[in-house]
Amino acid sequence: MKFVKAKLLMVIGMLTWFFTGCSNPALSVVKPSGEVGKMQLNLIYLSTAIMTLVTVVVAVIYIYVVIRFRERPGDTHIPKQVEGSTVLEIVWTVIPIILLIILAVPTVSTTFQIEKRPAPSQHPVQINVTGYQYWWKFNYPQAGITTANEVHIPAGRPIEFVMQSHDVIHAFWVPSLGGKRDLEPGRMNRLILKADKPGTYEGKCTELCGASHALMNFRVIAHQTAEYDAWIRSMQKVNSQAKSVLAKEGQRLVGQNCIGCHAIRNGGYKVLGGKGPELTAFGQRTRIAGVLDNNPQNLRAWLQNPQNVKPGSRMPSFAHLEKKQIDALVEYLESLKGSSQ
Ligand code: HEC
Ligand SMILES: [Cu+2]
Repeated sequence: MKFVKAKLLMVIGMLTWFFTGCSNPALSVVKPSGEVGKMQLNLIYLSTAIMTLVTVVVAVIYIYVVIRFRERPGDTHIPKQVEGSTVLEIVWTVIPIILLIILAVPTVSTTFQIEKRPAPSQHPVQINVTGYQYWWKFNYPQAGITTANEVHIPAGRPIEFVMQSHDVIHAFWVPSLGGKRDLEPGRMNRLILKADKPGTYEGKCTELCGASHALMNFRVIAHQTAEYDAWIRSMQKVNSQAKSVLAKEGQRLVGQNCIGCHAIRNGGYKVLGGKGPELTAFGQRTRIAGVLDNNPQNLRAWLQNPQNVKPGSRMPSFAHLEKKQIDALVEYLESLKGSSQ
């Protein structure tokens, strides 16, 4: 008995831990920060209410029947045998149909509302998203810039994410803004989201896509419109030339080792990569590869053994480089910022 109690406590403890995990507003379905997320939360409430109602009604009838009609000691009387009841059968067929209609009407209408393309007067922003094992490419066709793992958006304006996959199926989910949508190879999918206010919202891949699927994270950073416009301009006018002597050596090493996979704009490189995330203004990103805080120490660890951070990642190890060379790469990459004008 003691053992059962301990087990029960453990389960309750784990559930508490699990559900309080949802209290992070940057990653929460129950604390939405966007229109779509709010509409979806209303559907969650509606279906939960219907399910609760059904459970309660069935449980009450069940408990009543079990107690009221139980066999009592000494009672040998055989109750009246009933076989089939048209009235009851109609009742328990019609009630679920009504409940399903109550659920279906708002679900279908919300789905259509969410899918509706925004009018030009709402100033929608199109962002092309491509999923790779295990990172995200974000391309802004109107502005002509590309970034990875962190997508900047203006708050209050609808964002049309146009999605595709480079390899296997991935899925794009930003719990606090709404979702989700699959990214499929050879097929375009669209998801329209809006952030009510500036802030950072966490995103995840929710389609098992390989060893590091659970590490395929991204961030949505919503800005005030003016701030967003400034960010776009700073990315367009970026200067990726190294300034210090050490960074210049890093820039040279990037040209030698990295540029086949990583593009860096305005760094004087000829080849523009594509197999890896674009590293333009990399020093401004908050994380490395979506998982590590972006600081020199973590960048060193990433370059020396990416597999250690993200098993199965397509980024090769550069452990064979000398410590000084790694230092130079780190110095250069961390110095990459958007233009300040
Ligand atoms: C064969 C292609 C390839 C080469 C060569 C390569 N990388 Fe990568 N790199 C990748 C891929 C793929 C990723 C994404 C890994 C992931 O997140 O799963 C990546 C990720 C990164 C990231 C994290 C980017 C982000 O958005 O956070 C950095 C930084 C990086 N590489 C630096 C370098 C440097 C510096 C070199 C050269 C010394 C280099 N890479 C060479 C393929 C490559
Ligand atoms: Cu994925």
